[in-house]
Amino acid sequence: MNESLSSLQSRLKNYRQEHLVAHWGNLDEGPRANLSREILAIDFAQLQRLQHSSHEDTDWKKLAESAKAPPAVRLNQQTPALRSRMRSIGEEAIACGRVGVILVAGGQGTRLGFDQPKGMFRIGPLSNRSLFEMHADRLIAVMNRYDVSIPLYIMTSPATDAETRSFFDSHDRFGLEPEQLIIFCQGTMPAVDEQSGKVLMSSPHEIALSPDGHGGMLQALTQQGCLQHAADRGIDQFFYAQVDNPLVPLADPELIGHHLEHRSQMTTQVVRKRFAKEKVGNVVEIDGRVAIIEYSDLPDSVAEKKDGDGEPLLWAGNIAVHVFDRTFLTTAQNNASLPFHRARKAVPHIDVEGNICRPKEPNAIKFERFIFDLLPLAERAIVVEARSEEVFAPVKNADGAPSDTPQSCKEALENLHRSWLLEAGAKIANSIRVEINPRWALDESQVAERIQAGTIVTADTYFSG
Ligand code: UD2
Repeated sequence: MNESLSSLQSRLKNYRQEHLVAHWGNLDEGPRANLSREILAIDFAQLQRLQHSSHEDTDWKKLAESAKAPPAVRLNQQTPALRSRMRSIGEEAIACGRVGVILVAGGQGTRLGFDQPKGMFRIGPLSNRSLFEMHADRLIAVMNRYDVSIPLYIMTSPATDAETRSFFDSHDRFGLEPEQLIIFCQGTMPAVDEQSGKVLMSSPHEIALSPDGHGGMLQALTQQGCLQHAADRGIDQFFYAQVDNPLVPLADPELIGHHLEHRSQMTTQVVRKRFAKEKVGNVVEIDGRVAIIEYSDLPDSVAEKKDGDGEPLLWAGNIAVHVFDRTFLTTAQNNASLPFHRARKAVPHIDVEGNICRPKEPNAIKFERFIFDLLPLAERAIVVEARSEEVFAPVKNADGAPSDTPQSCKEALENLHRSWLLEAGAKIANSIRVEINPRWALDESQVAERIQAGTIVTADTYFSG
C-alpha cells in the first residue's frame, strides 16, 4: 500500500527526517512505492536512541583492562583419547540429524574488490571452485559419511540475495537437495550523516541501506522461520561459519563433541593469534563470561600483556566459527536484541539537489550487530583451540595486501592437502600442486584410505572423485 505523502511527512517530522520525501514530487508511482516501503521499514525511534547512546558508551579500555584469557581446551590438552571421545560424541549427534549449518554470506566484498557476492568468488587452487561450491562439497561429504541430511542455512543480505539464489539455481545447488538449502535474507540499517544524524539517501527514491551485521542473523533466522524449520527437523545444534573461510571444517564432529560434552550454549573455535594486534577478535573472559573484544577496540597496552609464562595473555583469536544450541538462540532473541556497533564509513549519497556525492573520507555512521555479542548471554560457553593452518584461511583482501588474500588462502589450502597426502605416504615433488575435494577425502584419515603409501604424484593433481 502506498502510504500517502502527508502521512509520511507527519511520521518523518517527528524525527526531523522530512528531507527523505523532498524529491517526492518528481517521482513516478513505482519509485514512490519503493521509497514509502523503505521509510516505513525504518525504526526512527531506535535510530534516534542509537544516535545518542552509541556503542562508544561501552568503555572498552576499562573492559579490556579486566579481560583475562578465556577458559579453553588448549591444543596441548587435546590428547588422542580426548579427541577420539569428542569426535564420537559429535559424530553421534550428526548421524542423528541434530546438527544444522549456518553460513553467513551477506557482507559486501568491498575489500576484495569483487563486486559479486563473496561466496561466488573462485578460490579453488586447481579446481577454480567458488567459496559456495567448496562449502557445499564439504557438507555433502559429511552427509555422505554419516548418511544423514544436514540443512545448510545461508544468510544473504539485500546486496547479495538475488545473485546468490541464481548462482545456486544455475549450478543445481552444487549437488545439495532443494530441502537441504535454505537461503534467508538479513535485515538492513540506514546510514546516517555523522554530523546531522540525517538518514542518507542513495538516490531520490532510495535510502542508503546497509546489511545490519552478521549479528542480524539472530533476528533473520527467527523472523524467516528458520529456527522453527530447524526445530521441526529435530535440529538442536547449529555449526556457524563465515563464507569467506574455505578451510573451515563445516560440521566438525570434534568441535560439536566438545560443545555437547560441556552442555555449552555457544562454543567458539579459536586459533592462537599470530601477533598481539592481529586483525581478529580477541576471545577473552570478563566477569566470568566469555566475550570477544574486536581488535579495533583493544588498547595496545592490553594487547601486549603477557601471562606468568611470558606468553601473550590474550592469545585466543576469534575465527568466527561457533556452535550454537538452538534453544539458546531462541531465548536470546526473545529476551534481548543484540547491541548495535557504530562504524564511521564513507557512504555515497545524494545532496539536497539530488546530485550524487562520493566522499573520500568517512561522512556517515553505519550500524551493525555482531553475532559474538551473544557470548556474554551464555551461562555456559566454551572455547576450543585449533591449529590455524588446519581451519583458518579467510579471503578478505585483494592480492597484494599483507594478509587474508586469495593467494594466501590458496597456499593454505594446498599446504594442508599436501600435508595429508604426504602423511598418507604419497611422494610429491615441491613443484607439484595438489587440491583435494572433500567428496574424495574429507580429512587426513580418509586420504590414507584413498591413496596407497608410496604413490608418486607426478603432476599437478585435483583429487576430486
Ligand atoms: C570478522 C570478525 C573478526 C574475525 C574475522 C575472522 C567481526 C566484527 N570481526 O572480521 O573478529 O573473527 O572475521 O575472519 O565480526 N557478514 C554478513 N552480514 C553482515 C556483515 C558481515 O553476513 O551484515 C558476513 C560476511 O559475509 C563475512 C563475515 O560476516 O562472511 C565477516 O564479515 P566482516 O567482513 O564484517 O568481518 P571481518 O572479516 O572484518
